[in-house]
Amino acid sequence: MSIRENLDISAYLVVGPENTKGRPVKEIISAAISAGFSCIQIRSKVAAAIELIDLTRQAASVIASAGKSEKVALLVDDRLDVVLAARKLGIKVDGIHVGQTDIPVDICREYLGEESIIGLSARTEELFEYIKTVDVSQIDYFGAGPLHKTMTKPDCGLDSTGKVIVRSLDELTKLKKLSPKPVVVGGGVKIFDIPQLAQTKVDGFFVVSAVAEADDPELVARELVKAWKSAK
Ligand code: TZP
Ligand code: MG
Repeated sequence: MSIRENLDISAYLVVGPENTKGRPVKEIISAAISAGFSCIQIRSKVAAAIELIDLTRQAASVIASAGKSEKVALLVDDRLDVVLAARKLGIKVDGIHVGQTDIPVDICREYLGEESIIGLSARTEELFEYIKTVDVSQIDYFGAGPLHKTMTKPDCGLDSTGKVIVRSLDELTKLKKLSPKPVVVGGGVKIFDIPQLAQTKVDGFFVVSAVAEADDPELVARELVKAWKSAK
């Protein structure tokens, strides 16, 4: 079975060099994978393309060394060019995560092929109407949130009036019921959110700072995975 068919977004790390308090990104990824994280996304708004390719190479190598290349999906945020270049260089990248204002998902699918994973951030405004009507034929999951306001991505959940809309647990429960695709939720998620988040029946949580800024990333990642599994 391909990694697309096997996709597991239950414990999902998003990370780039601006999130790690100066530590190598691959160290954080390695900690998360050892702890049982099931999906890794390289995301940086400051790194140059060449650096993103290199981070992707390092992430793929960490995943391969753990013997998890067919289990842990490796995605890149936004950058279709980086995914294509990395693949051209022989790096195993499994797909892309895009937002509402990024490269359209049908274009991503055309370039990346049927075996690739494509994630899409759900809309902020009129979320429920959107989720009921959006064409999901090319995507594998929705990203949703934020659960809390977050400094990692201050514009997350920003509406047209400049206000941040956070998602309540009731809204996430409703979203999961309506969504034709799996849903992963993030934005300010910390360990104490996990039991309640699992109760909404969403398919997973994503974090940046909880793991990437932790003094002991592996310990925190283990606690998150354990909390998710025991709440499910
Ligand atoms: N997308 C939506 S919120 C977010 C991203 C990448 C950042 C979440 O970061 P943190 O540190 O887990 O709040
Ligand atoms: Mg984006």
